[in-house]
Amino acid sequence: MMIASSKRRLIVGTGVTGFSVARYLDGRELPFDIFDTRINPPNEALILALRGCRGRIDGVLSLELLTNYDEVIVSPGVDASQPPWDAFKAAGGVITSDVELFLNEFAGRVIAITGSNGKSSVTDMTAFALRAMGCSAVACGNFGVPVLDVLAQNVDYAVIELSSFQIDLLPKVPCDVAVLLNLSEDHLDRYHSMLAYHRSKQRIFYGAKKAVVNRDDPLSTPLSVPEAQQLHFRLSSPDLKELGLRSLDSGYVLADGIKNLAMVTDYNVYGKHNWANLLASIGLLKTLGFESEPVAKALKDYRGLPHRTEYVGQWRGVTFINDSKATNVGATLAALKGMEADKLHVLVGGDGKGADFKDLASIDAAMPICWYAFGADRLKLQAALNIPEDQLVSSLAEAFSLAVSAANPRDMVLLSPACASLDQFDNYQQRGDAFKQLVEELCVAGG
Ligand code: UMA
Ligand code: ADP
Repeated sequence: MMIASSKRRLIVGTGVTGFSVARYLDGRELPFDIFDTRINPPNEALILALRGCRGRIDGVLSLELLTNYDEVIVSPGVDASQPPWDAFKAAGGVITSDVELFLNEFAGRVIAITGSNGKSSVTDMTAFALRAMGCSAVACGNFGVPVLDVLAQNVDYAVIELSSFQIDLLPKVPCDVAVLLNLSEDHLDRYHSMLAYHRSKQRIFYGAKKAVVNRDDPLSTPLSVPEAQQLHFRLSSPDLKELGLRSLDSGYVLADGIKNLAMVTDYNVYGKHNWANLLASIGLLKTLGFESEPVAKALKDYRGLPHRTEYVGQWRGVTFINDSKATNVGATLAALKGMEADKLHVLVGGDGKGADFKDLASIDAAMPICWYAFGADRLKLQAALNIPEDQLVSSLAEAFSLAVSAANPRDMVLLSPACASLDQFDNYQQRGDAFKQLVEELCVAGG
């Protein structure tokens, strides 16, 4: 594709995405300006050092500023539905994104994955299965690897995790297959209603040739892909053309129609939500022409991502699980449903992003749950979950110490915060690492 070099381009946001866009344009000798509202924009010096970068634009992001440009490449953390973006678009201004630039150029096959929870897990396991079967594949997108960095790798398959923020910036999502894994409350600070959030997620299907559909979540059904191009999965006995879960005397087995593929105990990922993820992954590759048996076989070697219901260790018979990536209520509910212990000591807290925590209170868990709340939204959590005053603390370390004091052998201490980490940590990884460090210190000190 020819890219005009005379265009005036502005990159908005200098984070992981903006930096990758800057490298992409620079590599094609296309000049650009940068803009970021943060006081200390990340990567600024690195971007300014690129030959293609003409400079940083200061001031307020106004319609006047935007109309100086022929093309504005926007990062996903920027909400381009707000003023002055709406006026810019109405005046014929062109907004694009790293993912749109990528999709216009990438010659391989594209698998697009969204959902409130499980995106990274399904993205990672799908790319893993492809590689295990001898194909070249990269997991990218919201996953943390910016898509434009994948162009140079010349892979056959791009497995792209798409956040709703990234989808919002795409007029269409031209891909070979798309899935909306599930939908539960998240990002309501940006969308303000579940309807608006759902509408955003549904747009992953605009332009998809095929779709994989979670029959257990009606909101995941595409409004724009014909039924004949859909492949369904469910966590119950499948019909002839579906993927599902069959209950045998020996336990649960993943199934493709009448074929039994593998026992769930053959896999190294835990909890029913992960069985759904395995089925989604098998489904995605089946729509691309792979037989389900070799995919199911390849996935047996997949070991899961850190910070997602990750086993950390045991101390005096108490099991410690790190689920720091549970940044919304849906993820924490999935973890609570999947765990086995005499009693669960659950550490919750952080920035709830406007969520209502009442669903946590009504969970029908198989064992007693003792909650400990920390961080910015601890009072909201206390109100929703009726948490006693002495289990309400400021920090993760304090919550951990209370839980350890109360836990007995065969109990579990689970960090599954139902909140974002940004009030007290740089990211969920740092929060999970802090939890793992606390477990390590406990084991060293306590023997
Ligand atoms: N920001 C400003 N002013 C600006 C530009 C950005 O304040 O001018 C703020 C944003 O509001 C946001 C932060 O800076 O709080 C980062 O925004 P960004 O768009 O620069 O983000 P990147 O560093 O480019 O990272 C993005 C994704 N982040 C977001 O969408 C917020 C990363 O997903 C993704 O891995 C990366 O692109 C590569 O594709 C992270 C994420 O938290 C992991 N995603 C959210 C989620 O999973 O829930 C959507
Ligand atoms: P995402 O990329 O959508 O945030 P991850 O795979 O990183 O998803 O997992 C985030 C959280 O959601 C973790 O706590 C994980 O245990 C949980 N989770 C993973 N898959 C599912 C699922 N299918 N349904 C509900 N929760 C899930």
